[in-house]
Amino acid sequence: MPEQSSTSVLPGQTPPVWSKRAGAGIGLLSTLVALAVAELLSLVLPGGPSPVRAIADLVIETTPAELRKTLIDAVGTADKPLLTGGIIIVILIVGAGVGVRFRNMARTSWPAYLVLGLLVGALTALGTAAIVSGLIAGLGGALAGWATLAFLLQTTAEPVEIAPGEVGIRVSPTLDRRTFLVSSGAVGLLAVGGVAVLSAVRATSLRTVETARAMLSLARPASPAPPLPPAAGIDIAGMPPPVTANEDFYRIDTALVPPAVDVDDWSLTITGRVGQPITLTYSELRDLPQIERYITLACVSNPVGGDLVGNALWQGVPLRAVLESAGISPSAEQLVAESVDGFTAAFPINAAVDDREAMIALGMNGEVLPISHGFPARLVVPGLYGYVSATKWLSQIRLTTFAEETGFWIPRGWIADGTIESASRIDVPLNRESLPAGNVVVAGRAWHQRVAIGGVEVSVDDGPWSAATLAADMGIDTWRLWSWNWAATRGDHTLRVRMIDANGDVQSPVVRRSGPGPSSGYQSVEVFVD
Ligand SMILES: Nc1nc2c(c(=O)[nH]1)N[C@H]1C(S)=C(S)[C@@H](COP(=O)(O)O)O[C@H]1N2
Ligand SMILES: [Mo]
Repeated sequence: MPEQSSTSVLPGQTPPVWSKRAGAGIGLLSTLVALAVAELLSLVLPGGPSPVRAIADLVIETTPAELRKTLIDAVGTADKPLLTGGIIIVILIVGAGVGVRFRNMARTSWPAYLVLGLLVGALTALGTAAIVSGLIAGLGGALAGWATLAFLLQTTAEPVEIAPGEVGIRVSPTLDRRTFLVSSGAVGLLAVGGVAVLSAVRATSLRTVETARAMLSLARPASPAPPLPPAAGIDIAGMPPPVTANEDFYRIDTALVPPAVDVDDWSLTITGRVGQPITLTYSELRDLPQIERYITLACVSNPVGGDLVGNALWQGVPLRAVLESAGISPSAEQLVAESVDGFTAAFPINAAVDDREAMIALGMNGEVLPISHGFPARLVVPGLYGYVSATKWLSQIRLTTFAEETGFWIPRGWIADGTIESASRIDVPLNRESLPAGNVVVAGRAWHQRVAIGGVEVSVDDGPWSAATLAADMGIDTWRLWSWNWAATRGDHTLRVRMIDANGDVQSPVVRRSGPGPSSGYQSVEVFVD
């Protein structure tokens, strides 16, 4: 009989040592370590997408609205903790399964961890800008999980003589019982403790910033906004106010959790094609002369009739003044504004220095800039969509050429020219609303920042266009509210709106979804009159 030696033993062929229970337990523990490491990495990586939270957001987003409503009705405010808990439990169960499957060949379990790590990383990256961070967190966690499993379940194979002249293989745990138990306990405690400390840190840092923010106040603007005309609003039910409250202002960004910026550590650097780079602290910035303006901000991905638009009273330091103090080099073509979490927006330098008064905003509607809208500072550039201009949590401004750099969304398929186009919408009545016949007020908003509104027109059932009444003008960089009195007759009707800007140009009727540029076409609202 040929002699067998220990070197001929392949890992997958070693005789079993570990029970299913041990495999499940250690698999679960290793996955707990993987999760803790992934969460820890996400805390220190740019963008900081917490994997569990990112997956929870994804589940929320992809759950049909009806089902979501039913579930929330059933569990109330416990929905988030239940969901997060559920996700963790599912991941741990999968991990226990990996432990059972690979218990007697733990070192070869790496492909399973690789797949899990990639999956968690991809889910984390999905829908966020932090693609690289998400993947690093997922894979880093997977590596830690695999190493834990391989370490705790390691085995030693040695040749033993089972009969005279006959050599067999004896496989036994490498760690003695005591080391194994102590290591498992320590690893488990570290993982659970780490996650607990981590979530406390996360919650505390946002609370700390909120407290610090609450202690700040806005400087008195050197150039206040003209008073809001009393007739800027339209006082009917369902019509939004002319100035959007901070709580109601749309929020769009790539951050799952808004960056918590400590103002004492924060500064803004102006660099690139400038005479002399400069760095401003929060208080230095706050001490510069400020302006206050009503400006309507809009998102390029707003669908026709969508709500990704808001009008606020912004206060801040004129961008031109800050750039001029650094000295604008004649070769500068573009301004790139980067945030603390690595987002960038870029636009032609002209828009930063011309008479539109682009600003580094520190205040919103008389309040210190809210965290979710960019505290401590953001850009607000009238006439440009947010994705090319309105960097929140601002950290650096670079003057560049167009060839040197592009903003975050440009390589992702959006056009570099983010000039806001004409848009109009109907707020009242709602689509598919039932109305009594007779006098019905149709009302909404229209905007074309930098150009202003010349008129708004409404058409019923593709009939002739009738002029709506415009509410008072708040300036060329804000939306304008409008209303139209309709003598509604019985039956189903379609209302359509379009605007004509101050140049006399009619809003484009071409139906187009947003991406790579803004959406276009006229919003139509279907109503049932009886
Ligand atoms: N740091 C950062 N700033 C950002 C973004 C972002 O993803 N990250 N998104 C931009 C986009 S696409 C828009 S439309 C506006 C939205 O500003 P708001 O959330 O205050 O309404 O912010 C811009 N500034
Ligand atoms: Mo946007």
